[in-house]
Amino acid sequence: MKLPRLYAIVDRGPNLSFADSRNYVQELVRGGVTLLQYRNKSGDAAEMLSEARELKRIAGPGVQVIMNDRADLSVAAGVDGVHVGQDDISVRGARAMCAMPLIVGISTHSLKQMEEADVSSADYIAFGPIFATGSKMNPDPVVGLDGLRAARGKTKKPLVAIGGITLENCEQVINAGADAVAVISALKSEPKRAAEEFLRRMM
Ligand code: TZP
Ligand code: MG
Repeated sequence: MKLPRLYAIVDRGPNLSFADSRNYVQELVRGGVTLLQYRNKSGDAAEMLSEARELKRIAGPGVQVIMNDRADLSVAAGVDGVHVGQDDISVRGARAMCAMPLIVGISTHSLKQMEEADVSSADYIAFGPIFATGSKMNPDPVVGLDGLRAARGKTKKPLVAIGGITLENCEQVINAGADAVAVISALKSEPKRAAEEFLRRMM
C-alpha cells in the first residue's frame, strides 16, 4: 500500500463528541485528508460500530477509514481496515478478519517490536511516540528521531511516525525516514487549515 503523508486520527471521547467528530471529519477531508483513523477508547462496541459506519459515509469514497483496536468491528462497520496495538489481537488474527484489500496496521514502540511487525502480514507499521504526547494514556517511552531512523533501517514496509508530531517538526520526521505522520492534537484547533499545511510541508 502507498500511504498518503498525513494520517489523521479522530480521537472520539469525552473531549470530542460524535456531533463534533462528524464536522471534524468533514473539515479534515476538505483539507485534503485521505486516510483517517477512528479511535475511541471510551465507547462500547455498539457506539464504535455505528459511529465508524457513519464517519465512513461522511468521509466519502476517496477516503480510507481505519478502525483502531477492533478488527471485528471494522468488518462489521464496512470500513477499510484496522489498526492494532501490542495489546490487541495479533496481526495474524486481524488479517483473518480483514483479508486484503482491507488494511491491517500495527503499532510498535521498540526495534524488537518493529522486527516482529516487519515479518508479519501488516500493511503498514506505526512507530512511536517520536516526541512527547498528551493524547495517549500511559505512552511508551519517547523514541526520538534517532529511534525513528533506526526503525526505518528495520523495515521496507510503509512506516507511520506517531506521537507529538506538529507542523513545526513534520518535515524532520519525514526526513528521518517516515513515509507518513499520524496526528491527533496538532489538527484539533483548525483541522482544515492544519491538514492543508501538513500536506503542503510534506510534499
Ligand atoms: N500512539 C502513540 S503516540 C499516540 C498514539 C495513539 C498519540 C498521538 O497523538 P498526538 O496528539 O499527535 O501526539
Ligand atoms: Mg489498540
